[in-house]
Order: sequence, then C-alpha cells, then structure tokens
Amino acid sequence: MKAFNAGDDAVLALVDTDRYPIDALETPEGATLLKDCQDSIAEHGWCNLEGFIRPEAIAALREEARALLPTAQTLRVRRTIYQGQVEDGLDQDDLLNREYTHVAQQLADDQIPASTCIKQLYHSPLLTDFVRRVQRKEQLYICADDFQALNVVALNPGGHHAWHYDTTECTVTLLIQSAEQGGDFAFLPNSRTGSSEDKAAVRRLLGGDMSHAQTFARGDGAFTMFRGGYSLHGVTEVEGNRPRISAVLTYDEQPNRVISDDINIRIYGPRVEQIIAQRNQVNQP
Ligand SMILES: O=C(O)CCC(=O)C(=O)O
Ligand SMILES: [Fe+2]
Repeated sequence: MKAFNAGDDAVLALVDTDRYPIDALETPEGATLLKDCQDSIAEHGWCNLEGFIRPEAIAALREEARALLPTAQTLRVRRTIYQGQVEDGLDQDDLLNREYTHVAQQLADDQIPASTCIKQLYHSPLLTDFVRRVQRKEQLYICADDFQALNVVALNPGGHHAWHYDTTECTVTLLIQSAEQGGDFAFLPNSRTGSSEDKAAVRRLLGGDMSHAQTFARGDGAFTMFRGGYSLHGVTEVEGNRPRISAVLTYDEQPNRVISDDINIRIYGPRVEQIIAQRNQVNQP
C-alpha cells in the first residue's frame, strides 16, 4: 500500500487514484471520471468502478473482513420486496405480497472498529464528496445510525440475497470477496418510479423468470453505485467454497439520519434489541 500518514484521507491509501482520481475532481481527468459516472447513473441506473480499490489494499480489506466475520451474527430477516411485513387483507397468493427470507452473516456498523480500513474508507470526506457529486446531490452525509451506517455482509455458499428494493434511493457497495461462482448482483432496471411499478415484470422475476434481469461482472474491489430504490435487485445463489463478502455503505441527504428502533431490531435481532433496551433504561428519567 502507499505510505499512509495519520491525518491523510483513507482514500489516498486504499483507492486506485491513478485510475480513479476522486481526490482531484477539478483536473481534466477527474472531471471526465465524474461525468462518466453521472452519465452511467442517468443512463443505466448504476455505475460500476472495477478495481476501485488497489489490489494490495483489497487483500488487506479481505483479511480484515475474514477476521471480524466470526463475531457477526447470522441474520435471518423475513421481509417483503418493499422491506416491510405482509399486510393483513392482501392476497397472499400474489408474489408481490409475500415475505422472503434474507439470511446472511452480517456485521453491523457498531461491530466494525473505527481503526479498520473499511471504516476509514467509509468515513473519508473525499469518498462522500465523490458519491455526492455522482448522485448530483446538494448535500450528502454518511448515515448516523449506530447499526445501519456501514455493514459487511457475507453470503455463504448456498445463500443468496432475496429480491428487494432498498429504502434509500441510491445504494453504494464495495465487493470485498467475490464468490467462486454465482453470487451475481442482478436487477430489473427501473422496475418502479416514485409513483408506479411494473408489477407484471416484477411478478415474472419473483416467479423465477430471469430473462429480463440484468447483471454486470464485478471483481474484488469493485465499487458500485446503484439506484436500488427503483430497481428490484438481489444476489443470485453463491456457489463454490468461499463466501461472497460485500460492504454496504449508506448515505443520506440529512446530516444526522438514524433508523427507528423497531426496524433495527427487526433486522439485527436480539443483540441490538438488548443494546436498545439498555440504552432506553439509562435514558429513563
Ligand atoms: O451485496 C450486494 O452486492 C448487494 C446488497 C444489497 O442489495 C443491499 O444490501 O441492499
Ligand atoms: Fe439492496
């Protein structure tokens, strides 16, 4: 890795800034990168930067994730594609109304030490500003939630990420370790807007017809920005012998965004329920 001095932005040590000059967006090369990313989001709804992390740095990120993952819970979350629970009175035969199970070994933000490379990357002002400009936002902040802000997600062989929409408009992920086979990030482009949804297409996909789903190749160190709030997406079954590991970086237009206790308990289970209960006890008058 490049020599890294305390006080330097983590981006300088981890990101391949020769290829992706996100620390110099005002230079002609930087401006071209930014425009290419903005155009890709506008045209396709996603932007994928292969080899965003330097090869020697991705090895360090992989080791770090492997060392921490044994401390992660295996989460088992039942949710609809809209990330809610089934509502009474809806037709349960309709694939749109069903709950699907998401199973993953997942480190929540509070389980990822501040000293780790991945946390330093997430906290990098240079990276946040790059993501903000790609998304053409006036303001963008890292999420302030103790659990949801940065997550490291491992899908073990045989596992997959069930189809869903994200609750934020744009999701940012970093692939730390690809699967040997399978484990493809797949999506139905622009399957909904703010006001309508192509329900026929969504039902087809939920029923197993992948013919309209798109995917793109991603190697270790790929940095992906994706309008996951508008395109139904998931990860196909992981095959082979190693887990697929990705980091999910959450950003928000509001500076101090936290997620409700109910939602965090539903996602992260008894460990977080206990932390929240203790916190509420301390805060009681
Ligand atoms: O792991 C990935 O590539 C995607 C994860 C995802 O869709 C999510 O966390 O919402
Ligand atoms: Fe997602």
